[in-house]
Amino acid sequence: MTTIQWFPGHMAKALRQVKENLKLVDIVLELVDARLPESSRNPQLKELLANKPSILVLTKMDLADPKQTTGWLKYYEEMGQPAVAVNSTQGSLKVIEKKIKEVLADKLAAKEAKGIMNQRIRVMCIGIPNVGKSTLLNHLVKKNVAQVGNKPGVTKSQQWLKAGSSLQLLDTPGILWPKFEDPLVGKKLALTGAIKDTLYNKDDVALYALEHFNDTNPQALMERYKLTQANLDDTTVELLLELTRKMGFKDDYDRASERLIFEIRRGKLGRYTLDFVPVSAAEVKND
Ligand SMILES: Nc1nc2c(ncn2[C@@H]2O[C@H](COP(=O)(O)OP(=O)(O)O)[C@@H](O)[C@H]2O)c(=O)[nH]1
Ligand SMILES: [Mg+2]
Repeated sequence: MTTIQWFPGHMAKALRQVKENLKLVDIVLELVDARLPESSRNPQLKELLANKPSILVLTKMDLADPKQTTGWLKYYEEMGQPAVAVNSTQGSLKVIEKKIKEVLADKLAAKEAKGIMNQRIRVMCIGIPNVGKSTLLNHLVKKNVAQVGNKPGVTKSQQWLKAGSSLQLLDTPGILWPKFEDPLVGKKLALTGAIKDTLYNKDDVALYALEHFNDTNPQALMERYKLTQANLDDTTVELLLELTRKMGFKDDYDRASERLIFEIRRGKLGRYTLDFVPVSAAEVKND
């Protein structure tokens, strides 16, 4: 797969916007996909967030391997990065509010000591396309949708939404594009639907997916597509060809690739995590 070049002007503008909005908030929710917490991060955000409290929100936890998610949360906490995992489509998102208060505890206590009570905490969501920003925003705001007015110094177009008893959300989430030179990261993003289908070769992504599931959950592959252990032991290209035949697509492996990708996105092969938790911090440094 060729390296995907995002339109540089686009990227720069998005970064500028995020930088401006950062001045308006107390804390940032950096949304990443629980199935690929590192690959769905924009590396430039790290610099921007250097002096701003932030929480890494692993979205779509219902699609990810629970063991891996637990491992990732532990890993981030160890690295000093507060993190939570959520399914934004259902359940309570109180875990986020709780974490926000935990991270800002000192700041809130200091204000309270000055007699400032019932403080509203200003929050913004940031993340790559399709990571679940709108879903999370809507869920946090629920029926509470309310414009709480422009703050001094806030651009007229900025609106704040009331969420829960104490949060104020910036209504426009920051959109950043994934930035990657590593083709493997591109394949992971493609497999989960984070980047446009026109930006990659389906068979490249399908071959990667087959390798991943062959390593992590061969049973799911065999059961769903009536494959044998011998098929799995063959080369990945042969495996894709056999899968194509099993799907009834004769030699149209492009069509089979598309079907496989679609089914994996829909969770038909079960829950999965594509980024593995590093064994130790040392391993990350050597990466
Ligand atoms: N299963 C699952 N799907 C989610 C979750 N959050 C978002 N989605 C789905 O992901 C897709 C993209 O979500 P959206 O909020 O539009 O992403 P945005 O581009 O970041 O605003 C939609 O189909 C959502 O229903 C989640 O936690 N679990
Ligand atoms: Mg959106």
